[in-house]
Amino acid sequence: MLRPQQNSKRNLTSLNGVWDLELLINNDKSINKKVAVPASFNDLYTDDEIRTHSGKVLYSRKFRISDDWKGKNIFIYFEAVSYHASVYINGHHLGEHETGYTPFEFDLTKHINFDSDNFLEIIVHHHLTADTIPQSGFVDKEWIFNTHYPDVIFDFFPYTGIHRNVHLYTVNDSFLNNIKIDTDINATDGVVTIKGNIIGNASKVKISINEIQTEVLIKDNSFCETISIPEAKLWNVGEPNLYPLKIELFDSHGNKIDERLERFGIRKIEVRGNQFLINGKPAYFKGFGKHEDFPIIGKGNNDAVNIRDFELMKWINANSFRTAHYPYSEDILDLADEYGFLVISETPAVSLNFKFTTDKTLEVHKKALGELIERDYNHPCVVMWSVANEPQSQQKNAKAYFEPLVEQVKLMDQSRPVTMVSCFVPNDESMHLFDVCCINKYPGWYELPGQINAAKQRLDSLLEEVYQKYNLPIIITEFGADTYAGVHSLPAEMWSEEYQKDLILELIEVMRSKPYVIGEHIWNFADFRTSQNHIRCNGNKKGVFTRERQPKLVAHFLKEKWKN
Ligand code: BDP
Repeated sequence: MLRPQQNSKRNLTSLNGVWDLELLINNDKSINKKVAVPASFNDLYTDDEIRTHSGKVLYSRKFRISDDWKGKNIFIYFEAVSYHASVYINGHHLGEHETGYTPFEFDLTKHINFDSDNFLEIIVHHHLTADTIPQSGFVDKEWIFNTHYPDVIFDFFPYTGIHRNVHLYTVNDSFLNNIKIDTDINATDGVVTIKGNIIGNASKVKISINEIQTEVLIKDNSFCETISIPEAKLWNVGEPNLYPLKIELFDSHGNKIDERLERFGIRKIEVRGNQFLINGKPAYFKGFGKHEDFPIIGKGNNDAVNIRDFELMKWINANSFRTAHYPYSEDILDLADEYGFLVISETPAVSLNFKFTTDKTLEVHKKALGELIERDYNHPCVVMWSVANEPQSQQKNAKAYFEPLVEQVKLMDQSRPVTMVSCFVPNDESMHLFDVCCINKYPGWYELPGQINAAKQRLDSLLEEVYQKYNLPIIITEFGADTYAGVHSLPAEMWSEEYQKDLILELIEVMRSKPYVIGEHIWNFADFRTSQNHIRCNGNKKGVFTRERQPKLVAHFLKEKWKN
């Protein structure tokens, strides 16, 4: 499956816009609303029972198709629907998709009307259980986060809806189905290997990278070609050199039947000893754990918000972020490629609890991981896969659970390291499986509240212990303090802008004193909406920026600290 695009052999149209929404509250009260796509529906209305609704909802709309599309195969492509989607066209059930952050598509060709309306319906269900990724819907008495409204076991609002673009597109009977681009470096040459497969019948592809052109015969519906680019301009942080790639597909009569325009960056990643090397040079991660979250639209993809976020990350001199706690939109990865940011790309497996996981949980997790790698493989910005955030990895069965997932990553992608983000080190049972140790710790906040000096000592000894135990390079993927913008205090006290600034800057000093620490990611880039509970005031306030994307005090100091 390839992300839809308009080109000389494909048509593309958007189904974004205003749709109809129907909700069934308590199985009897039906509510009908207008709804925006893409967006979460939760914050569009004024009613709590709609905002916190977690049953099924029905999205629907009509659309017409141009006669120009007659004779083509017509597909519908959803970039993401959260959590479960069941799709119908003109009353025919097309299929289903589970997990909320990766794309899926269906062939509509047989069911489409040309001279009348087409009626599209999606039943969207956000019901999380022990078997879903992420999990929710159970109570572990030993766990502190048991009292959320709506009730979830993770710290962000369970937004629901058609969160990303919906496209209709056409292809001919034979078409390019998948393309994988691998890059390597040989002295000053860039070495690019392009693999692909096709559906239908075709005889050759023509591959063009700027003025370099080559033709490759198709065998067993697939092709593979390696091309050297002399004096290659490499892709790296802040040096987002991208090459255009054109692949044209021809039938046995020499007619062009499909085309694909891609771009790629030449770069090589290695984890060697304590170091994370990009193109042979050590990289240090400065940046954030983020969220897809914004007022009114919730988790809906929005180009303007995405660009503002990248401009802020550039302004503050960050070089990287983690897609906490799920795969982000394809538009965000395109921007990261173009701005030259390093991305740690994460599956939606947040807060796994192995007391409740089942075979089905692992199966859904594997599928979500596979879909993520498949989707993001060709993005140079993605430098590492994260299989999970803060699982209960102090539990004995964590290792057995993660083994097949790490194996799956290694099978699908030999070019990138794999990590898991743990809050249980040094008691983590599974960290030995991974290439990089990612740690979330909150000294000075959840532990040792208000005590910055003691927090520094705690972090120092923890880092030493963790490094001794796992012997892996370490990224601190979360640390920070909730901070209500506008609250000030001298001496610095929790929740004030001064406390956030002092704590973050002091903890960074500790991290930088350890040669094996290869990154500092603050939690969070911006404030974000959570479920309601007694430790959150209008959501999580650990943002360096407010939810509206304005800087708190610490931002100005980080900008200085992250220069160079
Ligand atoms: C970590 C989680 C993150 C939370 C954060 C916090 O990974 O999702 O938002 O703590 O408590 O445990 O702010």
